[in-house]
Amino acid sequence: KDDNGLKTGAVTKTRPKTKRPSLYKVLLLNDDYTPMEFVVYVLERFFNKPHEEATLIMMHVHQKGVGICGVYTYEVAETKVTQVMNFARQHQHPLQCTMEKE
Ligand code: TYC
Repeated sequence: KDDNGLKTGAVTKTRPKTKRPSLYKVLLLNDDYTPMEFVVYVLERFFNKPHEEATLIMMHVHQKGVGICGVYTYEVAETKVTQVMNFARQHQHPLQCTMEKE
């Protein structure tokens, strides 16, 4: 296909080089004080997990020390971390949420 109009007659076609965005894991860390039900609620409210899956993730974090809440692009992951940290602070729980590049 000639997208050059009336020029040299050279025909080129550029293929848009799309780059997929880097993904980031959002992690919850265990602690001794945050109530289990609060963690389950956080997973439901901020990570859209059904109650049963939220409970499994919470128990995983409780037993292993850390667990994945979800995988997102940078800005979405950053927003989730901020929301969880603010919500935990409002309720005076020491729950920690972080992100790391996948
Ligand atoms: N370990 C906490 C308790 O026994 C529960 C808990 C689970 C806390 C997961 C934080 O990310 C967490 N109450």
